[in-house]
Amino acid sequence: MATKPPKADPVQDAPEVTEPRHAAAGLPAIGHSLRMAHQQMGVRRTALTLLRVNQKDGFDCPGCAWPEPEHRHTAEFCENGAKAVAEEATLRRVTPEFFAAHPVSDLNRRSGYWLGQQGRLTHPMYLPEGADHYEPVTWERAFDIVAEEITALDSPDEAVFYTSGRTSNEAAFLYQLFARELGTNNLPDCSNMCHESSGSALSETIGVGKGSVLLEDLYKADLIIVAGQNPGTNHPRMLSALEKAKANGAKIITVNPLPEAGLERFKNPQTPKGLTTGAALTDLFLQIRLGGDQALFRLLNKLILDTEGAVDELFVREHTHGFEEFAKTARAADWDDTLTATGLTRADIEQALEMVLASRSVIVCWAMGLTQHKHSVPTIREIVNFLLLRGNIGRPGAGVCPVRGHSNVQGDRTMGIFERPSAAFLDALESEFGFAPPRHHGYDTVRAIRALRDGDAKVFFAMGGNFVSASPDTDVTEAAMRRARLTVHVSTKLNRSHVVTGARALILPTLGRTERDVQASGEQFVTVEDSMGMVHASRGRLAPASPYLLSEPAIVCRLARRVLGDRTVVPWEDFEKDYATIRDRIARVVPGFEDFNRRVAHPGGFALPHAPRDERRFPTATGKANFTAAPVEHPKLPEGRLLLQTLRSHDQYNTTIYGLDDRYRGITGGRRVILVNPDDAHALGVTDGSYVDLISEWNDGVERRAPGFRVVHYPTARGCAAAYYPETNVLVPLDATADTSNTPASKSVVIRLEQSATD
Ligand SMILES: Nc1nc2c(c(=O)[nH]1)N[C@H]1C(S)=C(S)[C@@H](COP(=O)(O)OP(=O)(O)OC[C@H]3O[C@@H](n4cnc5c(=O)[nH]c(N)nc54)[C@H](O)[C@@H]3O)O[C@H]1N2
Ligand SMILES: Nc1nc2c(c(=O)[nH]1)N[C@H]1C(S)=C(S)[C@@H](COP(=O)(O)OP(=O)(O)OC[C@H]3O[C@@H](n4cnc5c(=O)[nH]c(N)nc54)[C@H](O)[C@@H]3O)O[C@H]1N2
Ligand SMILES: [Mo]
Repeated sequence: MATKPPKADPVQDAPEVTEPRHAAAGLPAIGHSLRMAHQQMGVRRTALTLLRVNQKDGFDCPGCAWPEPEHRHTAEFCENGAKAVAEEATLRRVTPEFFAAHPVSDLNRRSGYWLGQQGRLTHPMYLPEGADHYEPVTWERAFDIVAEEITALDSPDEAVFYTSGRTSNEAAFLYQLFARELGTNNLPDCSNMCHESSGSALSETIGVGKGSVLLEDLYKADLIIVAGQNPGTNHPRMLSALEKAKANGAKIITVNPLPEAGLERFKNPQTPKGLTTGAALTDLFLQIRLGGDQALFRLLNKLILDTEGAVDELFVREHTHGFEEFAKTARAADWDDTLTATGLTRADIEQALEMVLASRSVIVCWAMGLTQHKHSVPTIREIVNFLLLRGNIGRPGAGVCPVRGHSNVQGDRTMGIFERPSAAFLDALESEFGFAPPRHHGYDTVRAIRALRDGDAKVFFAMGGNFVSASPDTDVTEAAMRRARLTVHVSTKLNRSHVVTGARALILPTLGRTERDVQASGEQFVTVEDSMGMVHASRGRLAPASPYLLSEPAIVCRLARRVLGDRTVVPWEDFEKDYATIRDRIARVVPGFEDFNRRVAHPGGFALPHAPRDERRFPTATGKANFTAAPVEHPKLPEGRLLLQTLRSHDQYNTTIYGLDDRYRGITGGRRVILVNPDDAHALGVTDGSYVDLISEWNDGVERRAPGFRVVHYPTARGCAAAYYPETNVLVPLDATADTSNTPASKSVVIRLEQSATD
């Protein structure tokens, strides 16, 4: 296969490199985000909007799912929250004139960055079969087109309904209700590519697929382990919580192949001292090899077992199952194997053990560094073993803390966005609404791509997100989308998924979090659930980006009425008029939401129940918390190869690119970089500043190549390279997924480097 030229684009990708930083936030963060906000929104709108983020009568920050502190006096400043808001509240517009001027064949050659920078979508747009221009269409006609294609299917299972994690609880509940009344569980979501491994591991071991700590627990912990996460960029407000935890005496261990600036030193922009010197956060940095975490925790578990009095025997006896088998396996853990898998030294691990044994209450936080490997589920189960051994679940200051990505990704799952819903959930839907929901499982993200590729699915509908760019194996995914009869995107901003389409395509523009939502009964609010299971209201205040936008709930209601016609038993019209009526139904279907409307009126919202956290009750198959004993795995690297992780820069939100800098890593003006350890670079004969193609090696004989990356010598762990997503998604094979969770293994791609032809 020939090397494809980089996409034609007026934006030059010409990275420049300086030393990585050793501290995050501080004054540069404020200056940087205000500059971006002013460019997008102007000065007045910036002030009005940023003051409302995460305030009790304001809107939920669309940035990330990190929870709000209970006692806040002023807006908590967060650089990347500010950027996410500016991106949505921008004054730039993508109008019908824009589409008249730019054929799809032209838009197709633009970068994702350029597409996103064009602004907010203003009108429903339709791409007829064979056409090269999107044209404006009425909402009625748009829904007719979806109905035509869905009605023409042989089975509702030939339609796929994707969700990204910004969708509100109300919209998500209606969306799954529509899909299920239509007759399918094909509800893949971004979670399938994100924390699915956490959900799988936690449901099986503790009985609830969510984190077991609240924000207060971080303040009470003696030790916090942050593994496979870069909060300085992706959850900046978490750094304030870590700073407070440290002030209360906690120690922090960071486990990461990269030294991430935010975890080294945090300059809290909320405090005068923080703006200058800041606080050191990490006490012990374990520079682990990619995929070495299961081996690390396994050995720690062996060492705990070998230490007299270190196991919480009472807890193990009363609350757990499977201890003996686990202990037998763990005792066999081997030092040498562990040092190979992790790349750590014996002294590193001994010091970590000492800190663990000195700590009564331990929390482990993690994100994509742990969830996107082939053996992610057993890795997270091993962390559960680690916490169970010393009774660190269901006690203040202790527990599991998977840190979620999108601001409502956890809530969407709670509302039933899941291709494998529980029988209990479906029973509750059936008794509330009186139709029989389908019981067979639907497609997750990877299976949806296969179904589209193979012609088994023909209609693709997305509630937000950017499926084409976020999914693995870009060439395969794009070809799959092009085979569809119809692709539909409910979106706020233009993205690549709008220009890689099925035979026909629709763009349905919607309100963002920052905007006022007025329906027949008056002004509405929506609700979201954060990473720690707190549910609260979100009210936008800005005038909508265009008078032609519909809210996500309104879109689902009108679509459902049009598609289902007389056969629906759901009062869609009432739901559209008044979202409180949706919440009344959620209250009766979803456990933990009893009396929803009253409780969500409470400022700050309410906490969902979590049996392991609240009562040390573990609703698993055994009725106890389950120890598990899987064999230890770690990625094997053939000679002359590197293991590539695909990660986020500081100037992006997933597939939305805010700018071309990665300030903390010292990279500016470009994204096509590959970070390589200088010793590896030397061994492979690639010099800093040279250009290479990245070629992924997978066992299917297909060449996957990403051309033209600037080599950056960087202090990453040996053998472990890093480059940005989504440019590198072309390298992630569709079939390279995590066992059990089926999440693409985008943090462990075996690659080789070739000098670029153009170099
Ligand atoms: N500004 C901003 N905020 C965001 C997002 C964004 O794109 N931009 N995205 C949101 C979303 S959807 C998500 S899921 C989260 C993502 O938040 P993160 O998970 O922090 O995002 P990544 O950039 O993928 O970073 C992965 C981190 O794990 C480390 N890592 C990789 N592999 C391994 C490994 O094998 N072991 C260990 N121990 N570490 C490893 C990497 O070096 C890196 O520090 O952020 C959310 N918040
Ligand atoms: N190689 C690699 N691939 C990855 C990852 C990785 O680390 N490496 N990370 C994975 C992860 S963790 C995730 S979560 C996925 C993300 O996958 P997605 O959630 O599909 O992608 P996003 O980039 O978050 O979606 C951005 C688009 O959402 C739309 N949008 C924004 N706000 C709203 C809104 O309020 N309503 C609606 N309807 N639309 C809105 C805008 O049009 C915008 O273009 O990517 C995954 N892919
Ligand atoms: Mo995510």
